[in-house]
Order: sequence, then C-alpha cells, then structure tokens
Amino acid sequence: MRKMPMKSYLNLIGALAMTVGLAAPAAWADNAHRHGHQHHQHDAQSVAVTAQGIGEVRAIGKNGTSLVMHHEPMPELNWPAMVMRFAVADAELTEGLGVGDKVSFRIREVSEGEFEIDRLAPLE
Ligand SMILES: [Cu+2]
Repeated sequence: MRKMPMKSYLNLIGALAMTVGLAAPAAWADNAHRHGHQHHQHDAQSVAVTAQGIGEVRAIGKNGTSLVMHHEPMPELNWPAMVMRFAVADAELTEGLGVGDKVSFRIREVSEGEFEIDRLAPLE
C-alpha cells in the first residue's frame, strides 16, 4: 500500500464528509415525500390501495400528466397535509384544470409507496 501524507488523507476525509452532508438532506426529503405507509399486512392478491383526498392545485406538469398539489390530511394513509407532486393516470383528468383550483381526488398505489391520481373532480 502506498503511503499517503497525513494531510491529504485528512483533506480526503473532509471532502467525503462534505459530499455526504450535502447529499443526505435531499435523500431525506425524497423519503418524506414518499410517505411511510401502514399497510404491509396485505398480500399480492389484495385489492389496490386507494385513498380519497382534497387538495388545491399548485402547478400542472407538462402534458397534464402530473400535478403539484397542496393536499389536506389523508387519514386513510396516515399522511399529514402537505405540498407534493402526484403522477396522473390519464391526462384527460387534468384537462381544463388551473392553478388554484380546489379538487377532490383519489390516488391509487401503483407500486410500493408510489401513488398516482386516478380520479379527479373540481370542487365548487
Ligand atoms: Cu403528501
């Protein structure tokens, strides 16, 4: 093994620590966004997990296939109120929708911890 001067060794450690320090908050944010969910007891044959919600549109993704929404608490999934992005199952659901619109919606779990809106209706 080649000997490394102690100083550059310490510099390397410092650089690594900084990288980790910068990367970690992003990873945590992502985890928080996925929400821990509470339904591990069902098997593959069980019906899809769905939940109803109410929210306000904050942004509409390109081609209407995603929405950033402030949603109210969703007790079925034990989710608090928050702003998050949802995939949308069918762009037709977001047709005519505008930022600031209040909607009721249903989300469906498409894979572990990943949800998409499969029903959406304007409120008021
Ligand atoms: Cu959320």
